[in-house]
Amino acid sequence: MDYNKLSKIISHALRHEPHTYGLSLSDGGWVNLNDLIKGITRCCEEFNSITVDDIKIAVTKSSKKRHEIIGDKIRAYYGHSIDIDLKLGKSSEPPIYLYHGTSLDVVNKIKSEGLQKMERQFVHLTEKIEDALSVAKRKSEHIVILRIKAKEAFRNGVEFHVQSAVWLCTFIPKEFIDFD
Ligand code: HQG
Repeated sequence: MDYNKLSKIISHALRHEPHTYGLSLSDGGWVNLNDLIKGITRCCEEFNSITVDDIKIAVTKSSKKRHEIIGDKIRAYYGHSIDIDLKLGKSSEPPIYLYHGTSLDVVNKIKSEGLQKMERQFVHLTEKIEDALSVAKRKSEHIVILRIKAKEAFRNGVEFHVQSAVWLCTFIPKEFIDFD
C-alpha cells in the first residue's frame, strides 16, 4: 500500500475538505477514525479496503508528525485551511528564533506587509533551518529562509502555539523578520 499517498489523503480530509469525505470536524479538528475510513473508502478506489491499522501505519511512517490519534479519534496537528477551532489554549513562549522557508518571488511582499497566513489558519514556522528549507523547496527553486525574532515578537504580544514540531501564529509583523 502507498502509505505516503494515504497520509496525503488523510491531510486533505482533515485540513482542507472534510465534506468531500462526508466528514464534519468537531472542536479541536477531531473526527472518528471509522468515519474517516468510511469517507476515504468511498472516495478513493485505491484505498477501498483500508483498516484502522493502515491509518495508524500511514500516520506513524510519515516523515513528519502531521496527525494525532487519541483513542478512536484522529486530527491534523496543523495546516488547516478550513475554519475550525483547534482549541490551542494558551499562547506558548517560543525560542529566540524560528524559521520560515519561502519562495524568493514573495519576499518583497513579505517585507512590506509581514508574514500572512494566506489560505491557511496560521503562519507555519519551524525550529530547525533544515525543516524550513524543505518547506521552501516545495514552493520554488529560488528560495529564501526568513529568520523570525520569535521571542521578541511574543514579548510584544504576538501569540504562538506549538503543534507537533510546528509553531503557529496568525501574523508576524515585518519588524520581527530578519531578511538578510
Ligand atoms: C507566503 C507543510 C505573499 C508564505 C509545511 C508561503 C508547513 C506570503 C505561502 C505547512 C505572505 C503560504 C505550511 C505575504 C506569507 N505575501 N506571500 N505577505 N506571507 N506568504 O502552504 O508555510 O508537509 O500556506 O511564505 O511543512 O509553505 O504538508 O504555507 O510560501 O508546515 O505537513 O504564502 O505545510 O506541512 O503557503 O506551509 P502555505 P507554508 P506538511
